[in-house]
Amino acid sequence: MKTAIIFGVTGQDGSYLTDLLIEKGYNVVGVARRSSVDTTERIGSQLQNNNFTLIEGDITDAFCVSDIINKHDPDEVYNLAAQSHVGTSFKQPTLTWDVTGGGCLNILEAIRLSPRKSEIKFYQASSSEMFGKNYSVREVHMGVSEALLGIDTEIQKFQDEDTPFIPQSPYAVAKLAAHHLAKIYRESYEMFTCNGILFNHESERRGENFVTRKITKYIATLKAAMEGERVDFSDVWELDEETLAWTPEGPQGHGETLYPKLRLGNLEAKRDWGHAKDYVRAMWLMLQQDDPDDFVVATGEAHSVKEFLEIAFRHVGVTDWSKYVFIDPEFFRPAEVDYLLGDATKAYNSLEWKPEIRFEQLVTGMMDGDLNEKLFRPHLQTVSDGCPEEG
Ligand code: NDP
Ligand code: GDR
Repeated sequence: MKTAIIFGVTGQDGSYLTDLLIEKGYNVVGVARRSSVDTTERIGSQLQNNNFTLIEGDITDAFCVSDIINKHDPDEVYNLAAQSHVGTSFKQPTLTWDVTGGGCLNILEAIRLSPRKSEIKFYQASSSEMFGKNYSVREVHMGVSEALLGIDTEIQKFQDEDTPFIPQSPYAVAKLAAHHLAKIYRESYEMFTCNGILFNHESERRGENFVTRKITKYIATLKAAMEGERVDFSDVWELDEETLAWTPEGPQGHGETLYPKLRLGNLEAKRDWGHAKDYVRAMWLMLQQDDPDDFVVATGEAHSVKEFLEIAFRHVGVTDWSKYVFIDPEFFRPAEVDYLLGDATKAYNSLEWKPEIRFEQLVTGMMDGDLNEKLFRPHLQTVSDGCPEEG
């Protein structure tokens, strides 16, 4: 039976990877940092599993990391732990550097110094954010209808393993440092290290301050309020005219409800959004190869935040979503990544990996997840959703 250690087990990807590895018959050791509250909600279904062990550890503590690696004799180590919010990285750059960059170095060193160095395979969670504003271009042939109009080709922008990185945030810089370290350790010490350059992936388990989940959570709560559920926002938001939305139907029996708008930043940003369940499969596949390598993992489609909003609102029957959305300068970032579209040809060919869940299904699945949650807790639009002071 193989043993895998997952740093960042309580996060979105950590929970899906745990499910996958347990299903594949692994013994999984999940590392969670100490917290004053319970952070195991996403892995709740595995806590009683005999093949799953939850241990405490923090990747910024080199001795702790080394101790974990030596004690559990892993075959595979997945580093998913990070301060993973791009907006927050502008507010907490040092912490982001220590966790997202330094944490990876601590794991690499622990493996290098381990007597089982050559038997341990290591996965580093690299990110499309490392490309920042950069992209490659190519000419693509258009369909028959465009050709009839005399348009044969168009220029497509994309990112793949050969696109140079131009990071735009402290988060992306920390990820890039970790990415290069994993590569350097592979080349210098003959360690089996892989970087998965993953584009955005979401799910019903996505953190609530990433834009997709922030949207689906808001809409589900709005719908509940419209249907008469009591949702008290008074202690959460400071309500004023500009940020208030009126629920047109008005909940039965509660009279008029003044409902706060969803505060968002840049709606024009485009992302290549996939489903986390598909992406953890790619992580695992990378470590099953004979030779270590780096791979882009993406769907090959880019959609704007606005498109996400439209589909999500439409799913609950709202077509004019603009009256529920307030564009708030607080949620714009000092430097933005405008366009990400991954070309995962290398992963398709070498790993035989393909995404199974496409954009529309992702959005409606996340909506259904929140609609079914029935936990009508107002979504907190905290400052860490964006970068308030930079306006
Ligand atoms: P999450 O933010 O959901 O999870 C991050 C995990 O890291 C959590 O379990 C968190 O613990 C843990 N963590 C944070 N700080 C420490 C620390 N000091 N020591 C130990 N653990 C720590 O991220 P995702 O699951 O979405 O992403 C997984 C990884 O993939 C991250 O590294 C992210 O940067 C990267 N990535 C994600 C993409 C995406 O679209 N989701 C795309 C590309 C890369 P806690 O629960 O206590 O907060
Ligand atoms: P991202 O994801 O920065 O791509 O990083 P996020 O969902 O935070 O932002 C996506 C885009 O939406 C715009 N946006 C907003 N974002 C947030 N969070 N809140 C808002 O209110 C809002 N309004 C508009 C952002 O400006 C951005 O353009 C994610 C993380 O999972 C990283 O860890 C990972 O490395 C990358 O994806 C790939």
